[in-house]
Amino acid sequence: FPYPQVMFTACELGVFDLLLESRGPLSSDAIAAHLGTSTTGMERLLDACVGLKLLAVELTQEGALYRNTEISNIYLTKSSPKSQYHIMMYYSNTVYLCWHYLADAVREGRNQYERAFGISSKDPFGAMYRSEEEMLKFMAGQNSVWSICGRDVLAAFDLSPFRQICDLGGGGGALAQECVSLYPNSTVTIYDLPKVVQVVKEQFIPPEEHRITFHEGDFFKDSIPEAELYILSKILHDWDDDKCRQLLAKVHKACKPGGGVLLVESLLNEDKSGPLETQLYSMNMLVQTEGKERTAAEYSKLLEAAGFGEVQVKRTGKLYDAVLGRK
Ligand code: ASE
Repeated sequence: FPYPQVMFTACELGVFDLLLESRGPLSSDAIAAHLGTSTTGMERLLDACVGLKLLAVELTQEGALYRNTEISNIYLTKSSPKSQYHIMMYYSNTVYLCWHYLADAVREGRNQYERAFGISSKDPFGAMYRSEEEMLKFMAGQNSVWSICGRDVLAAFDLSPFRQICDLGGGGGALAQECVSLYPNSTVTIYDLPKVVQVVKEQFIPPEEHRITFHEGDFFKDSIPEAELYILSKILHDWDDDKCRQLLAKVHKACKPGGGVLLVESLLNEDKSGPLETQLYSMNMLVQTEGKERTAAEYSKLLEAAGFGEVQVKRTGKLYDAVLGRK
């Protein structure tokens, strides 16, 4: 059953924002009127949200009144510091359109941009960043997850010895911000495609944040600056083993002696029996990218093949885990 669509739709229409801002619980007629929707549609959407425990309902003399649950106040409202609104809008309006062609993706073993959007699937990030609007949605979406598990992945290892950090494919910069906040003596360079860097510099990172700097480039084609630690957060899962090996070899070459690389990824169990979220992410990588989710042993092997050693794995118990390798 399409549970997520119910949540996405309530988010997109602003149900949770309205109920956060309203003084008390509201009737479905009032919510429909405020949000400019039909009453017959809104009533059913609200009841389904109650079934999903995203809303609570109470019967009064004036009829049914709806209010947010704690979970929806924290994660589903736009203004909350832990808001997941942007990632949900990205899933709802982009990712799910690719999932529509899951059977084709499994038959062909490749992403579905051609069927979903009529654009070439050869360059996945060319396709994902096909417009500035799509790029912004992706960057904001990727940022939202770090408000939940950014601390955990960065605190999995003591990274304080690394002062000069390069976040390869650092995108919207939320992990870089989390990093300088947790390790105040470090500086982080966000390395990403020029159009991503322009946007993150102007719209995502406050200009007074001098511990964050920027570097424009394509990490497959252009040079990578020297650093003590490279963060590759949700990068290797976008690419096949061949491209991962190429990239890690390049990172190893640029890395200072004694430095390291931190992989931030969602780890599959060794027998790939779970976690379910990671198995589903891996299907998502099939429909959208050239990559897949991997086990800790698979990441360790990739790191070792590139020359990194002393590989350590830390599971955080949240969505994303951490793997550290040393040069
Ligand atoms: C990628 C990540 C994603 C490439 C395509 C993607 C996600 C959706 N599509 O590197 C996000 C993965 N999920 C979360 C919660 O971050």
